[in-house]
Amino acid sequence: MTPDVATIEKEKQQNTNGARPEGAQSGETKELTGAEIFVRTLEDVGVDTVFGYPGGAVLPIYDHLYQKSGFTHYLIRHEQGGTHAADGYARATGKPGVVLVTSGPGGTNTVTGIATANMDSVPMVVFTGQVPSGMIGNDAFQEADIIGITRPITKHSYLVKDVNELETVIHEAFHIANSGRPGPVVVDLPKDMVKTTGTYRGSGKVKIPGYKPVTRGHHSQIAKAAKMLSEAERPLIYAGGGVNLGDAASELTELVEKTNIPITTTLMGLGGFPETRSQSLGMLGMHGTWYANMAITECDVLLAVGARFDDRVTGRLDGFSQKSKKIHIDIDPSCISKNVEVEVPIVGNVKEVLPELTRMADAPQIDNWWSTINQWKEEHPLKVPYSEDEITPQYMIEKISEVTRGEALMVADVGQHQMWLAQHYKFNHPRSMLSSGGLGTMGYGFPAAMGAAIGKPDRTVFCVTGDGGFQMTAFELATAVQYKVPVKVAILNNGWLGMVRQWQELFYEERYAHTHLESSNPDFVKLAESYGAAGFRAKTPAEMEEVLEKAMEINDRPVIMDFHVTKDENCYPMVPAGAALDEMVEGEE
Ligand SMILES: Cc1ncc(C[n+]2csc(CCOP(=O)(O)OP(=O)(O)O)c2C)c(N)n1
Repeated sequence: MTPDVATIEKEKQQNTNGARPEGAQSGETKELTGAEIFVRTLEDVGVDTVFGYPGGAVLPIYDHLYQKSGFTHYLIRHEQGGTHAADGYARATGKPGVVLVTSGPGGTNTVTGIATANMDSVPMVVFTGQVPSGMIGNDAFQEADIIGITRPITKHSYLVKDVNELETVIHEAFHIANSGRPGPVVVDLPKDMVKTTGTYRGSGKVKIPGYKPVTRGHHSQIAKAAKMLSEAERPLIYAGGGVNLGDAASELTELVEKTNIPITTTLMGLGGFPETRSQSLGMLGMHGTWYANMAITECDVLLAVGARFDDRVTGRLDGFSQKSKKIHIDIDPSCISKNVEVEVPIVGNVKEVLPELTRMADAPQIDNWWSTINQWKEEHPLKVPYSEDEITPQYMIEKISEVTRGEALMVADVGQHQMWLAQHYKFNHPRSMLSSGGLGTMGYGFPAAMGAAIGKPDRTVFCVTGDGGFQMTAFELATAVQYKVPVKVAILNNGWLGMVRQWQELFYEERYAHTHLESSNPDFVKLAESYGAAGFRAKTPAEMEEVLEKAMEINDRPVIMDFHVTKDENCYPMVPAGAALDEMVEGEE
């Protein structure tokens, strides 16, 4: 029998409003089933949102959820969508994202989302069902070795072997996911572990010998760094995702305000420093600004904050910032001097290290450095082509930035649109640009935006995506409609897998192999409407402005905006793969 909408809504109400189950208080032991311990412990950890998909191995948990729980369960439409939604939720809120899926294909479908979170250090706990303990290794129905499969892409993983350990395992999983350098943790739950009865203690104490992330930063190293910055002639700060993840934007802003040192951010660091302030040079790297890439090439002291010297940032390593002495603050010691040798390593939490550095550093004498940078800014600005008949993608992003006054939470998919968003949106707040930076996962944008909107219902959430990437996870429209999530999706529809087309044009003599989408693209407006979402189309700048206005007024369901943009626009500046940052190409006039 198919449940009707009223039944589903009733279920949702029960899930949302469900009071804490009766039972043990802290310190009082109680015999509960594994499923009950699972739900109770998630509540103890403070989980309010779970993205999940049921199946045989986790049915005891789902059966328990039918009665009551203190968190809201969102039925996603594919486990990949669930992990991206949990990831968006985590990046937007700072709380770990939680996923619950069944064994076998349920688990394997989460792999892309787990790898995405792992590369970008996003806290996430993924609970996977597993066949009963006694059947593990028998090639049982829907058995997959999810621990083995995900080991290289998780921070840690657990196979629960005793229901009495379930509670401790869950507490540890959340602690590990969310402390030190954050990351995804998998907890594999054999079916017998959730069916049988065990002891619930309600204690929540976590003791993991050998796991003690350093947070303070060494005082004399910080002093050395402060001296180097104060005496520098051409200093530069290069801020990465650690600033957003470590909630250290205001600490970073104070350092910049006191020292007036220019600052550039990575894709992951966007929003870590307000881009409307004069010290901001925008993003650096493969599609960074001309002036940021020149500044990092020419600087004499480089302070890297929560960044990992990714190849998309450094370009050719032997041409990277050769004239500078380098300082690197990072919570993860394994990141330091991994790709680029640094003179002053500081292992610690950026939020704790930065105020100490700010106290000790004096403003350096850098008027000449600023005149050079300002001249670069004037001579090589980012270009925004405009035409009355066609929507240029850069202009589209500028308009979205204007309409939302730089206040929206923006989520990018992967491709040219992602780079244009990074270049042309004026980010003023941390945790406001979510993007799969490390893995570059197409299909990330829309479900991640949905998760972010669920976690931050008070913010306007925009997803900027391509006609290619949107189709990879468009089915999550059903989830967004069911739960009335008001995500605004701007599809930059150029009829191509644009970023790959650009590479084919520039580096493969215009041999456009398998990158043309236009003839097979669906009617995105009808697609949206068929799911119950709002759908609009625009082909000119004037129509685009109208559509944006209408979209801003819709707050009870997702909105899909199909923006037909210039088909063959390329994204510049561009540092060709294998080139150094100062070998960037500025593009055709
Ligand atoms: C899952 C996945 N498959 C393939 C790629 C390689 N890739 C990177 S960008 C891109 C094209 C994206 O096209 P579209 O979503 O239309 O965005 P556009 O570049 O046109 O803005 C592709 C195929 C990827 N990043 N992720």
